[in-house]
Amino acid sequence: MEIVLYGIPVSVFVAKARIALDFKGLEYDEVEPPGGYGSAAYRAIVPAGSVPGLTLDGASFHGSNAIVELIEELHPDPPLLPAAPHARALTRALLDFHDNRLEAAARALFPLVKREWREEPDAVIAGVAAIESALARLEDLVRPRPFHLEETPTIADMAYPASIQMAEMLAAELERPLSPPPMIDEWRRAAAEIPAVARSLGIAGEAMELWLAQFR
Ligand SMILES: N[C@@H](CCC(=O)N[C@@H](CS)C(=O)NCC(=O)O)C(=O)O
Repeated sequence: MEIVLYGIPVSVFVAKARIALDFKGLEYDEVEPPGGYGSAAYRAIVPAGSVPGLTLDGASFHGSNAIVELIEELHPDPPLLPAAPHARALTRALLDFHDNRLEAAARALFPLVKREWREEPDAVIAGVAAIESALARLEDLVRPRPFHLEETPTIADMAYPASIQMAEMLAAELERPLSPPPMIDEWRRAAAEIPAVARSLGIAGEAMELWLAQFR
């Protein structure tokens, strides 16, 4: 089966899909969307126009969680989701929190970095506080041992390190360094040791550094 991942290096949603592919040891090509995401050329391949996109022998899919579940169903070993229904639901809920709370709070800093943010100290404080609040709530959701449910990591454990790294880099750029709660910090460090996670952390971190540098 020919697998193509469409993505941009800075995206943590793309990192989630890439981590799933790498964790499974699958061979695939990763390419940037032709003309950028949202372009007509890319929408001709992935109609949603968002990244990550995935094609399997030409059939296209979008949405990082749908892509992860598709990869999981086609290639169950090693698993990305726990076996028991309750644990699967908790994993999906943690992914939802990642996408809609933590990533969303971190993403809100992107437009600020592009502006004269030193002239908007209240916006900077509020933006970083929103991330801190998401991380504080996360502390009540996760009980790492060392991963959130079991000794075996799930895709939820593996998705967070890139978003926490992105949040830290954005906050540091705005001169409001973040300190994730110690338990969250330990958790993401354990996940960061997984080779598939480490690879995407490198890709996303380097891309974020280049992105930030253009506004300095
Ligand atoms: N829920 C989507 C979100 C992906 C997303 O927001 N991707 C951004 C880049 S990080 C994007 O493609 N934005 C352009 C667009 O949606 O048209 C997922 O999980 O894949």
